[in-house]
Amino acid sequence: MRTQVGRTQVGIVGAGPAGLLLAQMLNREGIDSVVLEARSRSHIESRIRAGLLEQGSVDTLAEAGLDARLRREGLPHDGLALRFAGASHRIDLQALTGRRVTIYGQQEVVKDMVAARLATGRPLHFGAEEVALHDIATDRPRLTWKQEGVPQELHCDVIAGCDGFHGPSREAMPPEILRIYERTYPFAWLGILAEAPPVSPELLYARHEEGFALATMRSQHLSRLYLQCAPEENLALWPEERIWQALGTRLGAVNRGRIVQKGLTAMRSYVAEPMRHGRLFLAGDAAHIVPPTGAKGMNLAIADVRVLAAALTSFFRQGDQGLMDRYSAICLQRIWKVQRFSWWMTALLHRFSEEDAFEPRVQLAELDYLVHSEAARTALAEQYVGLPYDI
Ligand code: RFL
Ligand code: PHB
Repeated sequence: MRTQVGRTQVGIVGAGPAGLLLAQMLNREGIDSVVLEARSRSHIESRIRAGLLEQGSVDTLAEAGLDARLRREGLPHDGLALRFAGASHRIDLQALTGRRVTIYGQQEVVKDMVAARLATGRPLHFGAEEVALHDIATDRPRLTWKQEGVPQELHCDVIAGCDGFHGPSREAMPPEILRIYERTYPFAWLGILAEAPPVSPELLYARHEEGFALATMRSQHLSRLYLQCAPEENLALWPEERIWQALGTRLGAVNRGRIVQKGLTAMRSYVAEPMRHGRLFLAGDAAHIVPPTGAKGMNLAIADVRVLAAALTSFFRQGDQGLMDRYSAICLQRIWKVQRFSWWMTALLHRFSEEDAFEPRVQLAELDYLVHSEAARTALAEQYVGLPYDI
């Protein structure tokens, strides 16, 4: 079959928050792009993942013209609660930092971005099969794939690898230039979505002898609840009654309702450096993963894209490669701070081992210090609401 050949300025692999936001920001600068997504539109619009946006992420979405529904339906939160030793303690994010966070499901962010992209009329190909990257070290990189069995080739000036942790972009970098930093944790999260009002008006993070739990929400009628469980947990071992019992014990109380979704989230810290090779730039989960305890995965993807959009704009508008050359270093500065914060929140709140009696004492001491020290609460709050951007 004859290959269909096309041309664009930026070939974007992956239509998650990173790829779709980049497409939107470039379009607003008059820069052409083509987005290739392996899955279907309905699949990416119904994938339940993160739900918390830093204030900077909300502002970035607003600058990109993607905030109309977010402003109406997002749930702003001025604080959160930490629960340990049988009591809950409020951290007043607004008073400590002057900023807040917003609950708005990642699939809603993705729906808004897909709608915005389709409205521009620029290409977004769902069901792209066998996407492969070529000639990334030259100034004419190419993408090849199949669309309904028909071979396709796209000549690009730049490729943005926004294809998540399992996509082909990171794999296309020469292994000898890539350094991987990684930590896996001896537990996972069992997450449910339940038709029940949130048990607490703000997010509730609980440290308990049985393990971590988190109560968050998607609306006033829909609760999102997470429980620490074994890393390769068999969900059949968690019938509804056991889930509700465990949540009630760890969170102090819970509102029960029909469980409409149930899934397991692995816990991992991962960074691939550098995030650029030649004309290939990685953004979001393609380059790094954080454990979800700090709610940073989607926010970090948005922060990368801010820098990448600025770098590509100065390249295509002014022919200036300076920011492209600094892309990886600028992003990694933030990424490592966010990695540290996510690792710290994870270490503070999870049960690591049944035997170690030392660690729980240290956790309780740190939590007690935290709720009694404004300096410690401020450190948590300013990282939770999001560090300022460099760009
Ligand atoms: P995404 O969202 O994974 O998007 C990547 C896109 O690339 C597509 N793709 C390909 N396209 C073409 N060809 C290929 N060969 C391709 N391979 C993959 C994928 O289909 C997908 O559409 O990455 P992005 O844009 O960098 O966004 C990052 C966020 O999605 C991620 O950081 C967070 O969702 C992480 N995360 C969570 N973060 C939180 O802060 N709180 C959470 O509760 C939370 N839960 C989660 C999560 C991530 C999960 N994953 C990755 C399995 C729960 C899960 C289950
Ligand atoms: C969520 O709303 O899904 C959420 C919120 C905070 C987290 C993780 C997940 O730390």
